[in-house]
Amino acid sequence: MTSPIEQTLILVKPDGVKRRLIGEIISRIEAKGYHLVAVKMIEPELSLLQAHYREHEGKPFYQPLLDFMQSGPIVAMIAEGERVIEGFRSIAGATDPTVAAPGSIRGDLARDQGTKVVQNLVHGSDSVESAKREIGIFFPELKK
Ligand code: IDP
Ligand code: MG
Repeated sequence: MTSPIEQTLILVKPDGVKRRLIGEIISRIEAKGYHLVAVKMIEPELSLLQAHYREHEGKPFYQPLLDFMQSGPIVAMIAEGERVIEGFRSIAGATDPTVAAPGSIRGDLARDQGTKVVQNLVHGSDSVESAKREIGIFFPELKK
């Protein structure tokens, strides 16, 4: 079976930056064997985050999520490799860090902080379509 080379959007969320975990997270992505093809630290505009998280509009954690994502700088990255979308979500672990598998980024390094939005260190695109959309939102300068 041959797998196509994919790209995925990865974010180190503000909790990861504040906790000095950028290096640890990048190390795990690289150790797994994926290539980073773009990396930048940004403080995203509200409109960018609204576009990125539009699928969650109306959910109880939507506004807390936007506030949290604007609470400090984030690191946006594009990682590349065969099945990287699925592979990064596997090394990131489940959304809820309390039960994310030990060995995963969220399972090893995050926990419930009692906040309205789950603070879980990283974002990773969940499909080829979302990856394309999200890379376009965070890296408009790379549009071909
Ligand atoms: P994912 O990041 O694992 O793909 P999504 O369901 O896409 O999870 O949710 C986006 C983000 O919103 C999560 O990473 C987390 O920070 C937050 N979130 C998701 N579900 C909940 C919830 O039920 N309560 C509080 N925060 C949530
Ligand atoms: Mg998601």
